[in-house]
Amino acid sequence: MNILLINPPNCGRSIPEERYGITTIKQIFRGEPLALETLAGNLLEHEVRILDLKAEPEGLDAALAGFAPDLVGLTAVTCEANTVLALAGRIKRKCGATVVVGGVHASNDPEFFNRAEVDYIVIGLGKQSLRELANALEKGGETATIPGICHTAPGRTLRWQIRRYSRADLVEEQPPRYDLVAGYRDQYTLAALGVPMGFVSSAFGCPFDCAFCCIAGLTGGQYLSQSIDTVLRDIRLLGDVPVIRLVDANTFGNPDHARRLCRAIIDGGIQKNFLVDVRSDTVVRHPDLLREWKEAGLRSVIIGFEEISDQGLSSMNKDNSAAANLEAIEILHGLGINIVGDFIVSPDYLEPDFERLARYVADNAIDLPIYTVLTPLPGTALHRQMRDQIRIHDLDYYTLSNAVTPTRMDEANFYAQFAALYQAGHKKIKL
Ligand code: B12
Ligand code: SF4
Repeated sequence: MNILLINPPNCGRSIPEERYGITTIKQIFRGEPLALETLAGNLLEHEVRILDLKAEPEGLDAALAGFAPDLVGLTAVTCEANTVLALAGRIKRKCGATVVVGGVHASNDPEFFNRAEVDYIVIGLGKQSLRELANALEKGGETATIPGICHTAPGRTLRWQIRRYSRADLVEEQPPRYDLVAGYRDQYTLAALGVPMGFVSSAFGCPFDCAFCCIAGLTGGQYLSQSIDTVLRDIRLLGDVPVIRLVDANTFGNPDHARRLCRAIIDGGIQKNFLVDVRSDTVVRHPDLLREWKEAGLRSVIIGFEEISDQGLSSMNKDNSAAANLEAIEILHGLGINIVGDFIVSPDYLEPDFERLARYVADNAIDLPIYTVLTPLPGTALHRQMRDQIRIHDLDYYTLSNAVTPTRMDEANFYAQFAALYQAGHKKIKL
């Protein structure tokens, strides 16, 4: 079969821009579509291509005409869901291919894609299930019995067999098809440094259960590490790309494994800069691990601080403390590792809250603060808690930089303060 895997274009809408002319919050995101490269790696029996509409926004018609796909796979985060539905409709009209949707939004809110434009929804890790689906479709076999795959049935409730994810779903012996995006590679740069950046997975899922987070939906709550050899192989496959982002939700979720990986990187003579996601309590419990990783090339860590008070952290079920956040910052500064800090701004914020957060970021010299607005993403515990407060249901606005529930202060002022946070925090960023 000819299989075309599509990364949707940069999308999402911005209330601060549309209502108040604030253009400094909306951002353009680019990076390689590792999910699609990963899926392609296991579609051994088929001809596969990747179309990255973030890198080539006008590429759809030519790709459909030139390749005549039998099967099209689309990936989407929540703010891309409407765009992906529209793309699915266009693809159906143009070439009638079977359309499969997977990824973060499909896994957390599959009902959204229960529409005539979509034939199948893949829930959670898809490397093995997509292969099983493609092979069954080609042979005219049964698809209803493949766990994690759901045939759409518009107007009726979806039914599918739950897939119990395990390391078998990682199919580690088949590497990601980095070669399929070679034509886009020069666009995958780390904007702050202007250097090429490549993505590698070392683990999937997360053992924690923060109320706002949608990661558990991808693995059924499991934390699955890839073997050291797999990670090293994938880093090497990226050739001379100097910066590697380990795109895992929680890279050091298994500290022993992280330590072995670090030593293997050093022993293997791999000379790269690394960016990884780590929890502050892991830094506090294992400062030596961070020290070793610094030696292996760790340049920056992305930490979800989320909130600056214990009360705020526990309301999110973060299972962490404000003291651990401060201690981690001190340790990382001491080691000379840059800190990308994620902070969640509640729609309940008043001016003093904005001031407190700005002061915290400045006082603690967070190298690159990233602010998001607390967003009840479909499928999360937060969504179940806040369902009745949601005023904006159009998923185009679920970019994490819009308040989809009412703001306590006047909305114009809320976004002015939000924009000011960014301005203050981004005067001299380091990454
Ligand atoms: C890398 C990354 C990006 C890259 C994506 C590169 C690309 N595709 O173009 C860039 C930088 C572009 C990006 C952008 C954004 N991102 Co982002 N990103 C990530 C990150 C860190 C890793 C994703 C990844 O590559 N994982 C590795 C792959 C192999 O795993 P995977 O994606 O889960 O794919 C597996 C399954 O999901 C499934 N699958 C996935 N797609 C498909 C498709 C088919 C057909 C099938 C069958 C299966 C399938 O199979 C795959 C293999 O098992 C995740 C966090 C995380 N750790 O997951 C956030 C994350 C996905 N991003 C997120 C967000 C919010 C965004 C942004 C809105 C910006 C922001 N505010 O952070 C923008 C959206 C873009 C836009 N404006 O249009 C959220 C999504 C939340 C949600 N429900 O929407 C996440 C979860 C982080 C978070 N804050 O919680 N992101
Ligand atoms: S926010 Fe981070 S620590 Fe919490 S569940 Fe998500 S990935 Fe895990």
